[in-house]
Amino acid sequence: YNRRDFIKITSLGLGSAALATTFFDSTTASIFASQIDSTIKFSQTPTYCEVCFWKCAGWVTKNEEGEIWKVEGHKDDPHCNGRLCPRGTGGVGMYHDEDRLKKPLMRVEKDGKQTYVEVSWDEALDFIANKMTEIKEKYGPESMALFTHGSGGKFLGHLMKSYGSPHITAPSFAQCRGPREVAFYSTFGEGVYSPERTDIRDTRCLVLIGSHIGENMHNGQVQEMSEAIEKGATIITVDPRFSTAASKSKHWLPIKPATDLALLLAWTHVIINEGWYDKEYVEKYCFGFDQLKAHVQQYTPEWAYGVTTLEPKQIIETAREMAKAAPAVIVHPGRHVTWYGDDTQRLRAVAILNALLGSWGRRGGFYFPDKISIPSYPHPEYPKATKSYLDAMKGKYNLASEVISNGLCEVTVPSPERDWNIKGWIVNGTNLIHTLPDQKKTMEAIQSLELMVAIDTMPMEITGYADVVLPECTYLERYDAIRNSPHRDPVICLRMPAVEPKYDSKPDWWIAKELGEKLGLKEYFQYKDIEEMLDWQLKKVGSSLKEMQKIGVKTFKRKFDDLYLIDGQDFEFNTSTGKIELYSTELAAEGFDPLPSFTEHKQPPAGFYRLNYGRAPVHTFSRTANNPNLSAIMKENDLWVNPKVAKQWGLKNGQYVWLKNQDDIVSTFSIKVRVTERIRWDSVYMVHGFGHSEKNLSRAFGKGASDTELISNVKVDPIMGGTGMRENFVTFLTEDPKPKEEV
Ligand code: MGD
Ligand code: SF4
Repeated sequence: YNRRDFIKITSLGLGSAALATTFFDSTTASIFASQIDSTIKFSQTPTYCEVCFWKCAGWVTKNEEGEIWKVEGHKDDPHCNGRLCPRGTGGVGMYHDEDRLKKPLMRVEKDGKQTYVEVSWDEALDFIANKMTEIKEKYGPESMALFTHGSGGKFLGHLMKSYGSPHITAPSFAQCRGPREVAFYSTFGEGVYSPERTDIRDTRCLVLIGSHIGENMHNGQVQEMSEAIEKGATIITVDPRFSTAASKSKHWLPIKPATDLALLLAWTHVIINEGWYDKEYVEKYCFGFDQLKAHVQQYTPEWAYGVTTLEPKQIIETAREMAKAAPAVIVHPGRHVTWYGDDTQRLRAVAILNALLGSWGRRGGFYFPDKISIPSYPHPEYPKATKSYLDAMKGKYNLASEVISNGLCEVTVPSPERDWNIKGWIVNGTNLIHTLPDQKKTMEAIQSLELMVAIDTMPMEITGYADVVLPECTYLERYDAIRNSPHRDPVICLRMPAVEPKYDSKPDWWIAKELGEKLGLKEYFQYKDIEEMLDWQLKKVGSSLKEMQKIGVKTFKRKFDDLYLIDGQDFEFNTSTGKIELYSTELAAEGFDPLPSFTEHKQPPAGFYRLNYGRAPVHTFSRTANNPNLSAIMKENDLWVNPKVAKQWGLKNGQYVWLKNQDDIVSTFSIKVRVTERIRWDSVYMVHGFGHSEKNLSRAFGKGASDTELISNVKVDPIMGGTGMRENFVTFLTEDPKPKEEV
């Protein structure tokens, strides 16, 4: 077998369990005692949600037995305005899930078979520290990489930098919003950030292009969209699928998939040629208008009709709607935008359109956010890393470095040939098997490692490949870093434990500190515990741990009255020309098109349909599929099929089918057909995050199908390395062609 067989956690043998118990009883008690000040009587404790990365602030209430009872939104938090989304309310299920990881586990070979044994934290961390020291001596510290998603990553990131590795990476860049950030940086000299700086509540026209707000549940954004609709805003939705947002829209443009750039360029053509752009704004702030005007002459609405199947009349009418509302208009940049590999250019076209309409820095468009900087707890300077991801990429994806500080693996999928010097992974809170497209490559990379550690709350697909599995406690049982994300007014919020960690689970801050000390990096972790660190940080910004434990959320005044541009105000943008770059000097310098041009993408061959995927309001990625509360609401995904297609294939509503993609990959599990007019005839649609093959997920195992395993064709964005996932085509199989034992 492989160096690293997948291990089902049920098959674990008992190792040094006795030792583990004694070690644990004392440490768990002491961690908890240090976390809660017994002089304060808490009826509620503050937190921020970790079910998705919108991070709404909330209050956790316990019942009389001291068990977590419910989580509610915090009224002072602009991310949620006192209301959590269904996932946030159901987050309590993460704590109660009896399938959770309970003890540290180590891979051993017994009777020629790989299995896990339970070990103590001390044993597990000693093993990891020894391996990391060996890797550092043999190959240099840059040979370790951290994959992380979620709040605990801050502590492990600090550990990695102290150890000497700059390779810290999250799927939120190359698998999600990287292209949008790079596109907006090169246009406006600033990113869109999270939460998005969109002033939706005051907008008069919101254009959604493949952004399914409402199904994609980002709380504050959904609330602001409802508010805007109530106030009479026009919604324009561009989507091959009749999404929930489309049903609330004045205009639904059912575009042919993969042709959005053609529509954006035709809109630009109309807005310029009809003189509907904001002349004063463009004159004052923009660079390259004449080049843009000349460039888009070829992209007429009639030309776009042939490409997108949208009628010229509709293209002109919707352009007029935007211009009428300007500058209170938002052509929304979206969030998960890694689609076809030309995504940075598509998002450049979005940025340009907003610039022409004068919506950047205007009420009802995009505001200038502000945030509180939280200083780092004092520590020695990090060692200087000698190899960065740019060395591995040999000069490719340079513009990614504007957005990410460093991340070898972050700019595209891992690859053993390329990541020649990566020998160890720590994977924290990210289920890479369901997250990175082209699973074959991920598996090859895993097999080439000398150490793989998974830190997770649940036994997921990724944990079965680790040499050491460390159980993290859930967000309801721990402190984390202060949330200080940017918003209209600077705001900070605290997450603290509501209850003691269940089982032998530990928080990331503790894991990072203990491992750091075992690695001889004590001077980087000079605080006694996280309370001391948080209190020090909070005092630096005019609060304290005690205050935040009581109030949860603290809002500060902006230093300047600069939420929007003032009419006629001089403003220097952070680009090389100091202007909004319609023509990008930065892209030109890197050898890319300085103005976005249309590129054609493959359409499905006969008998195949484009695999389109998205989100559901009650689930987040693959992390919630086993949550007892949320799986009770939605236990599996289904496959949207147009009635014409269903008829042609003889498919009935409710019938289960397997899917085969263009590379002959067949889905492990079958998926339920939902015949609906809401999807075009050339595509099928499913919600991402289902089709779990880890048997220890008692509710999620085998429920629905995984889109990721069918995404074997990855279109890498040449500008920043994003992994375009939407050029995959599937056909239906009514019987499972795989031999039974493979499933
Ligand atoms: P999940 O798949 O939900 O998210 O990808 P990931 O970040 O990998 O996996 C989260 C993991 O974190 C789970 O194993 C869960 O058990 C664990 N976890 C949950 N809470 C905690 C915690 O508090 N501590 C620790 N240590 N672990 C925890 C998301 C990524 O996927 C993103 S951002 C996007 S936008 C992409 N979306 C996407 C898609 O839509 N389709 C396809 N095919 N692929 C995609 N990949 C990307
Ligand atoms: Fe939690 Fe929902 Fe807020 Fe996401 S949007 S952080 S799941 S309450």
